[in-house]
Amino acid sequence: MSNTNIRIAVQKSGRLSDDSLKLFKECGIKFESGGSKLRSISSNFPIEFLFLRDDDIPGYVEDGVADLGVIGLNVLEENRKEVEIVKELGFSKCRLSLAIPRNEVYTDLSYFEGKNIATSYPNLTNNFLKSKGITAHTHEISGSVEIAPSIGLAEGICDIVSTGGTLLSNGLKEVAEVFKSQAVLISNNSLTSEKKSILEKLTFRIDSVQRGQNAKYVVLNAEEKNLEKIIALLPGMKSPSRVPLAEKGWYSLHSVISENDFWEIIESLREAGAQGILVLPIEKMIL
Ligand code: PRT
Ligand code: ZN
Repeated sequence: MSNTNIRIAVQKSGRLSDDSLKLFKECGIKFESGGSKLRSISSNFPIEFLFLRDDDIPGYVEDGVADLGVIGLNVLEENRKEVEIVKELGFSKCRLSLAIPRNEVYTDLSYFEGKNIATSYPNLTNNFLKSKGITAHTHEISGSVEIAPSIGLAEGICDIVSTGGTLLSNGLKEVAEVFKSQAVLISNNSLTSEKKSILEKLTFRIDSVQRGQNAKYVVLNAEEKNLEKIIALLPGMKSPSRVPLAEKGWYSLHSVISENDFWEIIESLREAGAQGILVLPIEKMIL
């Protein structure tokens, strides 16, 4: 067996790190993390982790110091590095939004014409405003963007919003969404074929974990006369399993349903006569 490792850069500590580490652990990859550790080699998968500041990750992946990285799409798109986006990871979801003091009257984006906007994302902000035909001045600041209006630095801000709590507690209101973000897996543009095949194994595992997270295992009881109607509501991986119960004329059906239309399906199942419905989480789903 070859001793090539693929090298992945993940955030050392911050809003991306816990979910990144959790994902790789759910993929069955064993490694040490935490404390002052900056590197770690897995004991059971050909991968080496580098723990870094998030802002440095796209550059390291572009240069090939790391082969892969986990980064917020907001940071990646702001700096436009030449890397490939392998897949969306579905965590660290947030949005880059324009916000203004709460007591200001806002009608539309023309509010920002000729105004000053404080942001850590000047490129994304300028591109958005330009695409809407608005000319504004962006002031790049690296942190505490939300205090800019109250200290007279700018009339508005463009910053990352998640719950909206920070805007609220700084007397601001969100008026327009500029960019939607989440964590993404990125890769260097010229991986060797050996590293590509490790990446394929990794994405296969990530896909299985993600499919499991987006699905539920459902077990229910149904009377024979209702079976057809209920089976039509249950897609399953192939088709639902049907097991006869000890009581004549009754069956247990087992199936997998998507998290997205979970409640609609459950309601329809009950209407169709399903009883004793059990819903279980799925750890992994291998197709
Ligand atoms: O130290 P290092 O440089 O590695 O980390 P960092 O401090 O630069 O980044 P970090 O850990 O704060 O965020 C990493 C990534 O997480 C970001 O690039 C986003 O992709 C994503 N993310 C998700 C967020 C948020 N949610 C978020 N809420 N990044 C920042 N925030 C901040 C935002 O800047 C604002 O100050 O949280 C505040 C708003 O949150 P709410 O919930 O009050 O709206
Ligand atoms: Zn950072």
